[in-house]
Amino acid sequence: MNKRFLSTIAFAGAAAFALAGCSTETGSTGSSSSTAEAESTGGSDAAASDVITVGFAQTGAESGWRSANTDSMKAAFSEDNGFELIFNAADNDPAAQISAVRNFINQGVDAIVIAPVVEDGWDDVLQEAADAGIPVVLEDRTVSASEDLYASWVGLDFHAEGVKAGEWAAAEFGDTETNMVVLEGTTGSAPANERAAGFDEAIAGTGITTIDSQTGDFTRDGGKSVMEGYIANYGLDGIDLVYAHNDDMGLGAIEAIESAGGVPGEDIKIVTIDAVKDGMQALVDGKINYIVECNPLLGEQAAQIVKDVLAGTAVEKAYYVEDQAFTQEQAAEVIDTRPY
Ligand code: GZL
Repeated sequence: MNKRFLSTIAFAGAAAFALAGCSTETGSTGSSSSTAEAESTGGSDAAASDVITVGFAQTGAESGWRSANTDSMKAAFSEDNGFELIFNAADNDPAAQISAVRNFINQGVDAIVIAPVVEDGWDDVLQEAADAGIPVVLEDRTVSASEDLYASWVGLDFHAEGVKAGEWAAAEFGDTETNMVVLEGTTGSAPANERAAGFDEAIAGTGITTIDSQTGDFTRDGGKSVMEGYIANYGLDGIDLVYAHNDDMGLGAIEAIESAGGVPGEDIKIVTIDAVKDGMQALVDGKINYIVECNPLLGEQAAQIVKDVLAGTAVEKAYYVEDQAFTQEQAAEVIDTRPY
């Protein structure tokens, strides 16, 4: 497994060399402190010189988006594509995720891919990977650590997603006095931070007031319980708009509103981000009013970046995947043909 190509991109000045031979092992990783799912797939008895062993540290399985992203990554980092994938999902636990990355380093994988739960706390373990000559590629979320510590990133423009959602809200409510509650994503995560900032920029100067903003951790249950608290505090009549940082929390808010006797999408408007199947169905059903897409299908690009980095081919530091947005009418036109 110990094939070492030191990319001239991420580890300048290092010699690039291949250690002959590597046996493909199917093992699993997982830190003792984590109940994280860990599994390994990949070639056994394959021509070792051709197999790239990749450790993938996924956030967890917190949302429909995450499931679609994991499916995309596993499909791309497949044995047929020349990979042995060692997969770890960290249950949305930043410490468990860092521990999983340390396990990958100790296993001597050829490359590491990370979808970082939160932005901060990555400097040390990324330096350890660099010192071990193991390139790191980020997919989906970003980190606050120096970009010298990872080879590349592929994902979405979370700030632009927040702006799109906010522009819809500004057009919908304008100068009308509007009480908004926010269901934030995972505290400290790049999408939560940037979707909030983009939305707030877009509604500046409108009649929209944020009366409360709490994290639902990107989960449906989290969105439901926070929304139940909002309804208890402000009453259905005291809330005009819900901005949920992802569909799953918006779907939880729908459950809470209906349980309280309200009509989501009418009494209380809802705008969310992701555009996964369940969210798009709620949009078609009129329970969500607008959704900004966040494309989870990042696997193919991430796999190509890993191959390029290991081959010493120049790569960009950032690759942005395009997003779109949907009204109820637009969702009805596309829902049956979308891949996730
Ligand atoms: C965004 C991704 C977010 C999704 C959530 O790229 O990191 O995490 O919006 C997911 O659904 O949990």
